[in-house]
Amino acid sequence: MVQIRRVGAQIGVEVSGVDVRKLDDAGFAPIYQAWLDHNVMVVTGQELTIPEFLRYSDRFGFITPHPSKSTRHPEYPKITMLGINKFTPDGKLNDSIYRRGAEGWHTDGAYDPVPFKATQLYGVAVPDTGGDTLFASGYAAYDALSQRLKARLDGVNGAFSYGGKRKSQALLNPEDRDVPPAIHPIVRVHSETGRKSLYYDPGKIIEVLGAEPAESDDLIAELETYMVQPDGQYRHKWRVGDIVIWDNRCSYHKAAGDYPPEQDRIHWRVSIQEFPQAGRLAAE
Ligand SMILES: O=C(O)CCC(=O)C(=O)O
Ligand SMILES: [Fe+2]
Repeated sequence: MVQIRRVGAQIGVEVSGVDVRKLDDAGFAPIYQAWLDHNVMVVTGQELTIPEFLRYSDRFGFITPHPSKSTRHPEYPKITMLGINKFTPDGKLNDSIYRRGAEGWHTDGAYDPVPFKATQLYGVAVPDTGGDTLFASGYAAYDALSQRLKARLDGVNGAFSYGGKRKSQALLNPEDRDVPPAIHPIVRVHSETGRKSLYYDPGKIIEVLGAEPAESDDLIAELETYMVQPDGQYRHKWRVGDIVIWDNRCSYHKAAGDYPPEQDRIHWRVSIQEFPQAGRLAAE
């Protein structure tokens, strides 16, 4: 029996009692709707091969290879491997692998002209302690903005780049660095739910367009304080076989990055677009 239960006040839903390999369209419809309603969805207890994970992920949109070529699976470029090659050949911990996604709250792909619709992870190996993923709702962040900020941001765009102001591009090949920033409305109207969210990423935004540099910097700093609202959070503690998908149009996330480095924490990961050919790397 499929069970769908909410696991957080405004964000987070868990689906159990289902084998995603066997879902037909009628079985998938309530699961997709639960994801739209709750932003982050956990499906527990799956035993998948990579092709099975890709087939299930295809139901949510168009899978696009991630721009970080060095972390793609050698045979399945649509799969990004998280937590593989964590140690350099001389035994040093490679922080850009170990702490990937742990630098701070972010959305995925804000550097693309059309940001990812969703990111989906499958838990392959889970450490004994730590290694959670944290989520926060962009709807809750928007709702919490003051009337002044809502009015100021109405119709305003932001410029976003992969490395942001810090230009951290360690996981990119040289040819993929320094592409022009992508421009997105900061108040984003969700294409399926119609709800407004704060589309924001402190590590990727470089400028609020149309604002003087000082005001732009002030707005960037101020918006960061709204990202995580008390009842707009969900923290996922991983079990092997969990699938977690987040709606990247209306949420933020980060990896806790706190697990014992000598233990394995491995995920298969896909980036999912809303339309075919949407990402800047879609031509590959
Ligand atoms: O490893 C995690 O928990 C999440 C990493 C991340 O930010 C991502 O996969 O986009
Ligand atoms: Fe991420």
